[in-house]
Amino acid sequence: MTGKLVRLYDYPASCNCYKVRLLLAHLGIAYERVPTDIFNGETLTDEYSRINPMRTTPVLETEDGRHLPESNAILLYLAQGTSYRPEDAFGMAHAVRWLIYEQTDVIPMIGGLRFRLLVGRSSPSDPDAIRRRNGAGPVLSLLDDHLSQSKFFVATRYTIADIAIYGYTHLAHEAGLDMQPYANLRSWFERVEQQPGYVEDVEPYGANAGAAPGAGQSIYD
Ligand SMILES: N[C@@H](CCC(=O)N[C@@H](CS)C(=O)NCC(=O)O)C(=O)O
Repeated sequence: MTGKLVRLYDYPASCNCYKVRLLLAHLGIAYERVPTDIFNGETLTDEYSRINPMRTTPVLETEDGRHLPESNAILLYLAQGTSYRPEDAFGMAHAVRWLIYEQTDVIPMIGGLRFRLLVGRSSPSDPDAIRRRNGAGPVLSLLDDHLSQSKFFVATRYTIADIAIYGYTHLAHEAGLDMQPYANLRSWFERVEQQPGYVEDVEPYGANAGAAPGAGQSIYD
């Protein structure tokens, strides 16, 4: 033991960062938050590129100073040896399946739409917003159908698969998506929110004026 805390390079409005904060809270792990203003050039420095050449948040810094980017890789790492990670190979493979689906489908269609609309980078009638909204329906339906058979995403237990999917879906309404048809998802939100240590500390993008188009410096500009 080094006596040092793990550190999280973290942007408070990012649900990718929130997913990690949520697992840290469930696990009761004390950590140091390193606020990283992604819209004010703080990920564009040489120093940040040494931490994460992809220039994204979150990044976890372990007690011994190693860096791990990618929210779902961080979930896998932190959940090792805990009930949040399935112990059997088949359950684990299914958890990874959902971690991949979250990145390839949930984030572009729901997270990407929410971000662009909330910060004014897109309006609801833009072709890109329409494409994402049209894509979000099948994603929400697939998730809702899965939850008609199962209380949680993998087996019968709350795991990192749930944490990853919850990150952006619980705020899908902020992307203008009507969640009324998705009763299974809405019940699952409640089950997630009952888990020990649950927190919801996603800050509004509005707290960061640099998120607006042309107002700051980020990988989106
Ligand atoms: N696949 C990555 C995506 C991370 C990502 O896109 N993070 C955004 C915030 S949600 C970011 O830090 N962007 C950096 C920038 O805009 O400069 C993960 O899951 O960690």
